[in-house]
Amino acid sequence: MRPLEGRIIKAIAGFYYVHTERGILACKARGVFKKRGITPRVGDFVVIDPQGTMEGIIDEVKPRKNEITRPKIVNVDQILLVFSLVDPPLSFYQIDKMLAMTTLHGFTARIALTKMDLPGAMNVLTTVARIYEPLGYVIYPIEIHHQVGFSALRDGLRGVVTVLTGQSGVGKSTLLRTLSPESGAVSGNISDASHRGKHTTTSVEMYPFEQGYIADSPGFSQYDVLLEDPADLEKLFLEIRRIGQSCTYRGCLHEQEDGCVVVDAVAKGSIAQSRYDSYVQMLRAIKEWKARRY
Ligand SMILES: Nc1nc2c(ncn2[C@@H]2O[C@H](COP(=O)(O)OP(=O)(O)O)[C@@H](O)[C@H]2O)c(=O)[nH]1
Ligand SMILES: [Mg+2]
Ligand SMILES: [Zn+2]
Repeated sequence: MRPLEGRIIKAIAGFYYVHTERGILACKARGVFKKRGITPRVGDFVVIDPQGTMEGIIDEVKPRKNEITRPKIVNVDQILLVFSLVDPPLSFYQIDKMLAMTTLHGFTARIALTKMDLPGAMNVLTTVARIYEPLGYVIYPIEIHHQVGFSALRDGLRGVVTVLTGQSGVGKSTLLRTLSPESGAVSGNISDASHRGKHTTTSVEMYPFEQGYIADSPGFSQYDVLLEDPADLEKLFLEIRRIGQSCTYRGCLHEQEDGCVVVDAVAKGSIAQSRYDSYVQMLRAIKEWKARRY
């Protein structure tokens, strides 16, 4: 039969499920990949040799544009950071850490803020918007039950591969299931607890959505941003890098030095205190990590 191109959207027990123009085919990989050290991954563009209408053999894996190792997924276009405005309470440190992480890996990040309907949510939303919109981040405030904010979110996900990430309880599974009902994603704390227990953090599935795909990514948010050189951290904080360029202290980490332009900007309010606090906390984590290693 004529070779067929497609994309791996799921991998289970040695089978790769490849989304093609003829539907989803369950495929095995040719043994030759193992010899060459290539493991097909979810997200890979592949060429398959169809065997009947439902199955096939993967003959070729196309070059990848990027990879995430936990969960294992490749050719990702953007990361959707999911945070709840309340319940669990929003952590500015987590937002900043995840933004730094996506910047470090060269991914575009967008921010979904769930549970807009809960008391106190609007105050938090105002603060988040004030801090992150001037930095150029796109924010999608949403409420699941009436699908408030969903048309903007759908537009932002159209035609690309988006990986959802965020801590447990923020509403990722509910969101995924609402956007892509065929995902059958389970929500609720029970499933989250059992997921953690079973180390399913490396398995991942992409769901076709609006000419693109979305995937949940348990585990991704647990990374730390650890850099060999602490001076590189400011590159991951847009406004600290911009203002820090005019700091007159050579090699300044903008930690607490008198007369440092970054410290001054925080005092004047042109850099948000919470952003600066996150920067300093991450800086200390990097220093401690280095101290433990050498
Ligand atoms: N009030 C409210 N609850 C929500 C919203 N989105 C999700 N939830 C609830 O938050 C809880 C956790 O959701 P889940 O999708 O399991 O979160 P996950 O751990 O990130 O996958 C569930 O009880 C959801 O019904 C929302 O917009 N508003
Ligand atoms: Mg979940
Ligand atoms: Zn400085």
